[in-house]
Amino acid sequence: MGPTGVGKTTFINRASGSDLRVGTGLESTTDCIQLSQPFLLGRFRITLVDTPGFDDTRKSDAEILTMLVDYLADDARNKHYLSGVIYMHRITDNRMGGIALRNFKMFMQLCGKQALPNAAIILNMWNEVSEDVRNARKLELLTNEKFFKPAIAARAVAFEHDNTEKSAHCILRHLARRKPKTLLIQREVVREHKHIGETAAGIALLGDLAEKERKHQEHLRQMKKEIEEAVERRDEEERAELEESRRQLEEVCEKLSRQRKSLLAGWSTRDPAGFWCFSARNMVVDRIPYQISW
Ligand SMILES: Nc1nc2c(ncn2[C@@H]2O[C@H](COP(=O)(O)OP(=O)(O)OP(=O)(O)O)[C@@H](O)[C@H]2O)c(=O)[nH]1
Ligand SMILES: [Mg+2]
Repeated sequence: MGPTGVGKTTFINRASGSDLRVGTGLESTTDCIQLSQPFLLGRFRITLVDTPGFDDTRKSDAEILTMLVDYLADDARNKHYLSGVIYMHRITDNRMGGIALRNFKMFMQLCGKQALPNAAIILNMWNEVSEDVRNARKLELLTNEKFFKPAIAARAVAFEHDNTEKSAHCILRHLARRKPKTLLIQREVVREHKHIGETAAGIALLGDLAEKERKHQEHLRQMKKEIEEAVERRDEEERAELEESRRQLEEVCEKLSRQRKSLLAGWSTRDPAGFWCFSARNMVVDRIPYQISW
């Protein structure tokens, strides 16, 4: 897992000898879950699972989460569990920006603390930056509470990866030796029969969507005022421009609202008191803090 363009598919191809499509342009490439060809690594037969990142340019986060949950739940129902989960981060990034933070937060919520000893954090593109810079970034990433420290504290292991088969196999050997574990999302959906909107990952995503919607709504209110002022001034050009921006922002809000509804669909109608449960949940979701918490 990891944001779009960090090199997930490239890693899988390098490790397994597969030929999955790697991105060359700016758009996200992998937009569905795909498997590598199985391959042998010592006594282990390995299949790698490639996933799209959250903040994909073509699929919404709700669609991505639903896809991941469906796949992982099916696996758990068939008693297939993962030996390892990998989160990939580019050491070339000079900021741990919003997209990376969101992806990592979703990774943590999908895995749950119990599965983190089976997690690897790959610092990709290790050879693309100078030694001083990459070591300083690594230290900050692994020791900052806002970044990877909580995962490391829960016994996830960080690896440097230089795009060679050797380093890919070294990481996979470490994971293949682990006893397969149930991820939190599998436990929630399969054993506890939770709806996607009730899972830790679902709640985290609903919180993000609510926060985005709230910001856009605030912006829309501001725009409405500006439009009224432009009308008073009889500034037709300014009014038309603002109306167009408002229309675009309303579309974005509509999409966010559709994502939230898709995550909550089925849940609110499951019991007769569903509507009340739905409303109360929305209020709770709105207050979910951004930090990863256990
Ligand atoms: N220099 C360098 N480039 C890399 C490395 N890994 C991936 N790339 C390049 O980064 C770009 C994106 O790689 P992908 O493997 O498609 O990334 P992805 O994470 O699968 O992206 P999505 O499928 O969009 O989520 C491609 O142009 C790769 O050639 C690496 O280790 N070093
Ligand atoms: Mg890919």
